[in-house]
Amino acid sequence: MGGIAFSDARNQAGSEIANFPFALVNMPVLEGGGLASEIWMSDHKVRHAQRGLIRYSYDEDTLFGVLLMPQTGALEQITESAFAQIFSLLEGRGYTHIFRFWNYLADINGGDDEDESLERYRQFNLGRQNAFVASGREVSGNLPAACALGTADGPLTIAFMAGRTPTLSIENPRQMSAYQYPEQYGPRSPSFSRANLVSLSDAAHELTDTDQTLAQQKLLFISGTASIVGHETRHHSDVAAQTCETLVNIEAVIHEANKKTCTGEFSMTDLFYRVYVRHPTDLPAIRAEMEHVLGHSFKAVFVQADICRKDLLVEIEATAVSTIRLPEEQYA
Ligand code: 3EB
Repeated sequence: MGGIAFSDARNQAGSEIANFPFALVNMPVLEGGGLASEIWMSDHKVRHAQRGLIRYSYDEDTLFGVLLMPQTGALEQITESAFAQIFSLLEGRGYTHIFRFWNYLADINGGDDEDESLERYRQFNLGRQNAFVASGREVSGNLPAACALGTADGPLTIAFMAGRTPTLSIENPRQMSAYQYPEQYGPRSPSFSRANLVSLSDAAHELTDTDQTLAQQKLLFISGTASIVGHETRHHSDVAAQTCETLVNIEAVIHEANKKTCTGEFSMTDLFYRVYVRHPTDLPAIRAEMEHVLGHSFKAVFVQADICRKDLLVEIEATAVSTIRLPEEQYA
């Protein structure tokens, strides 16, 4: 259907490879190049289309799209316009349940000086929440998973995946919900949930005869996760401790997700991780903490990015895909 790839090559020429919507994010890959591209595929027939600046693909259940907005003018307005266009497309096509947003913007920590009065990430949050409200969407509770990271330059790049049936938003009991963050982090709170659990229950219909009606596919999108407890950043200037705290947060989110599925199908060791590293020199310390918790064979790509709070040195997101076959264990 499409995908997201990371590269510091300045070749940002297009958001398409063949017909596919592809977000080429201007971030250097530090390690894990073989996993640096995230590619979504469908068992169903996929169609491709374009509407305005959005390129998208869709099958009968899901839609994946990429929007590139040239960053000319005020970021708040650009962001609001971007989300308005995405919501309008999804409503028009009937894919109103958004699984996940991937948000990439240039100079995310810049702006709170000279001519701009508000940090750019906070401007982004303003525009995003305004668009949610304007399209009649809730700004607390059942929100999509998301990440928001900073590139050196390039357009505002938003990738998104959505479907036709409701999903389950998951929060982390160790963290205040981001949509409830107090005003010290900006005039409008970020609009995302800690994770989103998606069931694609009819996936079985496209499998082989023997598997028919036996399979159910679940996707778990774990949002960008950092060293935040409550609403406060923990372990300033200590990247190893931030990594450790972040992994404890991810573990807590997985625990919540498993409570909802009742089958305990998600575990720390079989996720696909993407690790956003502010300072490339921190890579060995971050990897060492991850190896300590996950062992040596975890699947991760490390890219260089700016994180949305200046005091955060690392942010980790993860995705899991599980296909459960019933009756249980038979195909284990
Ligand atoms: C945090 O927990 C860290 O604004 O969409 C993580 C994931 C973060 C998504 C977003 C921000 C976003 O607040 C930052």
